[in-house]
Amino acid sequence: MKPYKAPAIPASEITPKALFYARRKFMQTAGGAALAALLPQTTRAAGSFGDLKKSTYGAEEELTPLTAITAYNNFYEFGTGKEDPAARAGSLKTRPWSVSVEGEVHKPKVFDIDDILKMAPLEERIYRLRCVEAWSMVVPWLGFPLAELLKRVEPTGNAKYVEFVSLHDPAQMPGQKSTVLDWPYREGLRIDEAMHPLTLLTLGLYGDVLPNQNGAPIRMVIPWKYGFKSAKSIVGIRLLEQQPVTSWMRTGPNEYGFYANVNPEVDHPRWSQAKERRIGEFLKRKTLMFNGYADEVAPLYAGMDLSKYF
Ligand SMILES: Nc1nc2c(c(=O)[nH]1)N[C@H]1C(S)=C(S)[C@@H](COP(=O)(O)O)O[C@H]1N2
Ligand SMILES: [Mo]
Repeated sequence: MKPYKAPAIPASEITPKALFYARRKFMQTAGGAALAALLPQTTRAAGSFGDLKKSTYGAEEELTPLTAITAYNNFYEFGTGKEDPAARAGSLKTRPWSVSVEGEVHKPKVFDIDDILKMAPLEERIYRLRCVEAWSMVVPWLGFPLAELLKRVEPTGNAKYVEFVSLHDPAQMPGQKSTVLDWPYREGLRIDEAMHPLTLLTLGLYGDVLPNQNGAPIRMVIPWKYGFKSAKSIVGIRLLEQQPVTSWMRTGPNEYGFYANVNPEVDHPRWSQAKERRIGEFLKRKTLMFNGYADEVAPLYAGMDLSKYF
């Protein structure tokens, strides 16, 4: 991966969904309710999920427009260019789809995606996603804590790590004909990170199902870690006793560690991590420790040397 270069962001279009979110934003400000009443009521339809549990995360942040979130992506299964996933991910078939949860568990199970969708109430969570390439976005994700799924398979006492495995099918994913990564894409977490309430099993964004280029039909979002930890289009979740070797660790062990916590004080060997560019903004902003989630997650790493465990 390379550091941030100015993206070609399409101008934000006025879609019904964008209006719905604009209206909601008005509602959050004093006097906003009166102004919001002037916006067309038809914009209240919030995509295919209907009413959602309201977010308690990041509500103060300005959302990145849907058009940018779906036009500027890292999804190497569809090519290494930022615009490749939007152009090429139409070939991904998201039904039927199942996720095998296996390994160090008492009740391994292959879950159908439509059963996962009904497993727990979907909640909207506005999280920052900070890429290792020093750009960031603010996304209204939809999902529920991964812990909800993990408790159903009853991890054994040996389950110390969780590995996520993305789909491997070069017929659907043309980027897999290249050897830029060792396919399938693999990521992982320590079990306490995986069970943390911020760790979101993600099924949608902006009120609707995930666009293919954002990892349909199911992906991870771990908001205090660099974006590459958040594996897309997952078909396998394996509980392990040993720390797995992730795709990026295999490709560049000196550059991409297992933890990959957002940390402005530990630079990437080839560029600084002190600042980031929020997509759509001109001036860089300071990167926050653990991407701004330090109050919640810093205790997970108490006593660890974060420049060694990067
Ligand atoms: N399977 C898979 N998952 C992946 C990637 C990938 O190439 N393949 N890229 C990662 C990186 S580097 C980032 S920054 C995020 C981007 O997510 P977004 O496109 O939804 O913003 O997805 C992550 N998950
Ligand atoms: Mo990334």
